Amino acid sequence: MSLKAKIVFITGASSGIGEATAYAFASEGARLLLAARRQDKLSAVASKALEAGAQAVHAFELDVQKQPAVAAAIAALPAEWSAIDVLINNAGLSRGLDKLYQGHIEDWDEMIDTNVKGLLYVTRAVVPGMVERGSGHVVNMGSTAGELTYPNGAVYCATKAAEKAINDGLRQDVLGTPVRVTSIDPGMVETDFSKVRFRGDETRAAKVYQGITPLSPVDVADAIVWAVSRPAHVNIAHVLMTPVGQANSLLFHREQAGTTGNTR
Ligand code: 8X3
Repeated sequence: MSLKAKIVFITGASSGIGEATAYAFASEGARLLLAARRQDKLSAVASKALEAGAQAVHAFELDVQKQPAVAAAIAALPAEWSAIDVLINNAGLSRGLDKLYQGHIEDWDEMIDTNVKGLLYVTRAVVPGMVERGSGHVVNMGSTAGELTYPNGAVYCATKAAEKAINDGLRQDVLGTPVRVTSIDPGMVETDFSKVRFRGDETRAAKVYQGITPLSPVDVADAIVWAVSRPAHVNIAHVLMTPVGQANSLLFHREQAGTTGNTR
């Protein structure tokens, strides 16, 4: 299916997987609706996306945690941007790596509010239009963490398990319409994910990927574009993808150390 001139709405588009996905759709000639909290970074991504071949870009500041703002932003889209063809529910984050009984409540709230409630708010605002127009594709960002819980990550893993349930539930609820629903579930991807998790502690973040060649954001963007560009009658339900050095969320092999285990 050609992506030329399709309206692709990406949340969390200012960096990481969202940014790489913007460029991937740009090079297919799509029209991009880009949203993120950080307006300055988003503007830079918007310019690069135009250079990469996007037919047009409309970027706006959005915090998916704020339901009234999400509903208002979608309702206020200029008419030429309102018929969203593809929604990429990418905004998400992890905070902390702690035993559940020692976890920080504000970390839990931020992860649940963004990864679960934010995804729901955006979906609720966008999908009715897709159903009405009889066309659309929702891509949700899942994770190996949603398949299998790892130690000290219960709440992050719970948000991704929720994403899996929402992805599968939405696909059942749009059955009978042409709307497609896909979850892309990567393992370790080298983005700011771990820096955000450890609140800017770069040394700690670097340890996560030591001795492993992680997926790149481009690898994940490739999978998203692949899923979205299948023929209209094909629905890709899930894409579970890891680096070769990672078997699942519990087991990875670190080259230099020659160890296999689950220490993040
Ligand atoms: C990210 C995967 O294993 O780094 O969703 O938590 S992991």
